[in-house]
Amino acid sequence: MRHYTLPEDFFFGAAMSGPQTEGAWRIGGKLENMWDTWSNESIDAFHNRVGSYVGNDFMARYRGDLDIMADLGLTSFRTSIQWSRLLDANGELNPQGAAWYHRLFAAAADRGLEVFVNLYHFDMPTYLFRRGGWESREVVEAYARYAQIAFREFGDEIRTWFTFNEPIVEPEQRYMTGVWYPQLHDFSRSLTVRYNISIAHCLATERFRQAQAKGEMRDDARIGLINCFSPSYTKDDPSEADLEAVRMNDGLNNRWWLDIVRDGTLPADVIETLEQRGQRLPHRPGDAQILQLGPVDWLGCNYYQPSRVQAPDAPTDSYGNPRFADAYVWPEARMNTSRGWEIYPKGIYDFGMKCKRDYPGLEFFISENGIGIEGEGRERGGDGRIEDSYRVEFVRDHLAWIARAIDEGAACRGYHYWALIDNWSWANAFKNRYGFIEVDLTQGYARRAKRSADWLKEVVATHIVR
Ligand code: BGP
Repeated sequence: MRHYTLPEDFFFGAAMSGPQTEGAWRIGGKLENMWDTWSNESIDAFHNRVGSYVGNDFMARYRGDLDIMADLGLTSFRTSIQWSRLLDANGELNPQGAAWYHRLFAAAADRGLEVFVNLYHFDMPTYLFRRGGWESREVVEAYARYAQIAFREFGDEIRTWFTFNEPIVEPEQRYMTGVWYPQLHDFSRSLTVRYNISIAHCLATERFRQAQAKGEMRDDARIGLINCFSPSYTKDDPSEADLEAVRMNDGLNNRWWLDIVRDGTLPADVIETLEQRGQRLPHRPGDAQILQLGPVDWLGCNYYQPSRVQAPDAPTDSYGNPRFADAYVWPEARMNTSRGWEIYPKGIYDFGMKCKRDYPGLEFFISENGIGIEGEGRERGGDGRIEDSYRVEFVRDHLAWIARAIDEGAACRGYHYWALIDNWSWANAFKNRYGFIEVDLTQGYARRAKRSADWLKEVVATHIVR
């Protein structure tokens, strides 16, 4: 079988987030976030009625988990600071929350692991949600202050920062598709949320630059944004309307964020189409200048599946929202049937080539990629370890396409697998297992390496993918 070699300075690591792992939801002065509140109010919304409270018990087990990462040869991992843990209800530093993150970062440094810090992973503090959440510009300002406090507190420990993970997800899942609390179907409100998150990203980036100028950050500090950049594809023989659907899908999911982080602008053609459909952005005077603050030092690309679309079969949905694209199932699609997501490793190459062509100079890394399997664990070896050859195949195929993109000039610098250790995943809780390391819920969250971990260790050591 052909094998691929990744560059020597290509880095391997893993991604996770605070709310999905830490647990200790009421310990150390932590406030409730929306996941805790929704768990309290509607536990039936969560798979097997498992709410946010314990995560994967990381706060209790972090030393052992960091040992696992170091033993695999990883050199970095990403997690998120929880806004609801770092600040109190007055927006001031919560010393106990800060102490936890200092402890974590020091323990990682002791093991030669660089921590990439993300500031927001779908986890709005509840009291701010009650004040309007991302629909409120006051909350946007509160986020910028939170970012400023985090930069000041950890600026000399952390090199690599991100303002947001997947900023398209909350407007979609909370305000449009009705999947997450408050389960709305309102395009116009989702557009406000999307726009305000964009402004929040720009203001946090400005605070970062100010902290840099004041000497509060490490000299090599860098700021970025992470999004799920899924290339948009349509039918093999598309109509004009199908191509239009691709333009809007790509415009809203990809170009919107790429334009902000590269040029400090929003894509004019997307705004024009939105306006033609009666959808206006909640612009305020001075916002064009704020958007100009958006460019970052580099980018994280989460890639799980391609986005396949076709012309919508009606201009509006049953709630009266405008429709720009419908999902399209490619007849040749290979599916991860348990998660319902298409497996299309070439998409990662196409994203790299798009960046090279349309956004030259923008460096990125793959900030999440992984395969979640429902009901994993039925197949085990004699030693009790989960046999997960499909995980090896999935990661190998994606890494091979990354290697090819790099060979052809894509500026991809590294790879973080989601998630090294099984974790709690929002309303899906522990339904889809992603880890190279199993978390056994029947044994008090005990960790056990799956068979694929042996393969990962070898790839990380050799940079050879086979
Ligand atoms: C990404 C999120 C992660 C994680 C992952 C898997 O979009 O950034 O937080 O949840 O998806 O999601 P799921 O468990 O629903 O398959």
